[in-house]
Amino acid sequence: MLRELTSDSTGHYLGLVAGVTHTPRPRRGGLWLLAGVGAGALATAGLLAAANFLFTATVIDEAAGPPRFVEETAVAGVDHVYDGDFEFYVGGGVAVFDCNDDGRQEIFLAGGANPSGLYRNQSPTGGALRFARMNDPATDLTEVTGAYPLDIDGDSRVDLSVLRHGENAVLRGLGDCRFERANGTWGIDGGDEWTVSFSATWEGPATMPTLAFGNYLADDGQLSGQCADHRLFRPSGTAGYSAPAILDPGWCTLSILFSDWDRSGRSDLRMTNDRHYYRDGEEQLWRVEPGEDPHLWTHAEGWQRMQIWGMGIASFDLGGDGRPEVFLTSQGDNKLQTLVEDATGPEYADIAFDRRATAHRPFAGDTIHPSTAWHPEFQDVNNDTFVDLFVSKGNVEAQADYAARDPNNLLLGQSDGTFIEAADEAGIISFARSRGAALADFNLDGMLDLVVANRSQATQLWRNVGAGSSDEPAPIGNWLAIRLRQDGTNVDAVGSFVAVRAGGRTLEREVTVGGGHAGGQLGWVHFGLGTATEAEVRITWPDGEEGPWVDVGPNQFLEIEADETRRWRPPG
Ligand SMILES: [Ca+2]
Ligand SMILES: [Ca+2]
Ligand SMILES: [Ca+2]
Ligand SMILES: [Ca+2]
Repeated sequence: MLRELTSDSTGHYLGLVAGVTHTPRPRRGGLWLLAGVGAGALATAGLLAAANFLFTATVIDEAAGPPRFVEETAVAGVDHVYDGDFEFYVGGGVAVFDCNDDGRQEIFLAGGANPSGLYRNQSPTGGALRFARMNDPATDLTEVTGAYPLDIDGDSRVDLSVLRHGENAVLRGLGDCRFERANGTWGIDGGDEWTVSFSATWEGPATMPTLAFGNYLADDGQLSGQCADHRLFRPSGTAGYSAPAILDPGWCTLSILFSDWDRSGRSDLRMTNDRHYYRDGEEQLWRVEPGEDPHLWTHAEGWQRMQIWGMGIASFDLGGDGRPEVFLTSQGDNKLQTLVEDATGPEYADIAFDRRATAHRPFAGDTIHPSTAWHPEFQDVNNDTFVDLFVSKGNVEAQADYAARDPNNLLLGQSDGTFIEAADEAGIISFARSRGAALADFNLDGMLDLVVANRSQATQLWRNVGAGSSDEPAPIGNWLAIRLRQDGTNVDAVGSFVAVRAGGRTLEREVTVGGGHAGGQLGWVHFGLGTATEAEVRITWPDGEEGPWVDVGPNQFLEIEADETRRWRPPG
């Protein structure tokens, strides 16, 4: 399914010209009420559809060049190394979230044998990246492989699921970037496994999320290469959890992701598994139906046997049909999967080769050996509406059959659906053994910045300055950043789909917790708008309710709650 939903042959597209005037009214704390447009927009849409109204709009059919990234590792205040023996060859996750409610995203970094670290974001708006280390025994933990942010108890303070070689810790957010251990409070047994992957979903009207911890090798005292099974915690009552369900067999999982892959309203749990150790395993998709025991999708139902050295998962709807494509990192060639058209089950076809996204060998350096890829992430780094793909790379440790110098990829999305390499031009070449990473707008200027954790070497940070310089950043295209809120306990509306129409294209991203390699983000969802100066946003909420298309202007931070769209302004 490769078609792009761009324009019809006349260069027009059916648009929604909601006759809604967005008169900003002051609202508490610098928030501005933009519109309460629900019924009005729907009525307008009906009218327009009846009239078969067409209007000319910017149709974006050309991708932009690479943005320029300026490395600020030495001055950003992050001095952190992921390190340790064999059990920390994998992991090295980066978590990104806002724990003091100022809209700026903090960074939590796994440390392996070193303590993990929480770095508070103090970057001036539009300025250089600047972080300050929070020294706190609650977040300075050893044996950490990765972490994922989510609000487990729905109190609007972000919590952290911290993965360890040993007992996993769940940390309850207290505000102001302080945390406390909450395993006991919530009844979550952290176990003693080697955990590198995590994902969460709210099943139906559940008051707390279902938490999945994916484990790697079993510790049988001699590391014989047996894979551990996994733990699935479902809420028990309203205050916590009881004993977990066991997901068995485990095949040495390094990344897991709850996703509504077929838009059925149900989120299933995908697992990517490291073939290096297993005898007869494969990639897995657990069907997770509320109230039922999870079970694996079978080959008879369309799931195909695939064996890779799975390290990370990224998903994004590349085809504009609302169903996310899935990128899986591995050693050698990486996979890009799309649901087969008219599939009745999870039947995927690999399109990595067609899209030039295999990224199987270093694009720079002097080796012919294949790559080792870890953290994948779809983001639009040059704000041109064509989503891009970052892939972190690095040798496991000293595997002679794989590239020793293995630079990270920045694959820029093109108008024909292919990707081209731009890491060199963008200025982010690094030959460190990279692991976890995140692309996030740390200085709130609308351009996504980059943090990359490296095994045994310093974590690196780059500021995206677009077409400009560090003194004078210059955006390449327009953009939107969107944050969701809803009543109840799933306050961040995990499981929603955020759709943006701009420049004749429809972009849609699922709000998920999980995937990547050992780390993820919670907060602003970023979209490039290219040269489009108007856009429409529609939220499909976790309960399946589809909101209206809402007209919005470019270059804004928006908070959307039910049918209210509020503008948020960064400080400074
Ligand atoms: Ca913050
Ligand atoms: Ca919380
Ligand atoms: Ca792009
Ligand atoms: Ca930025």
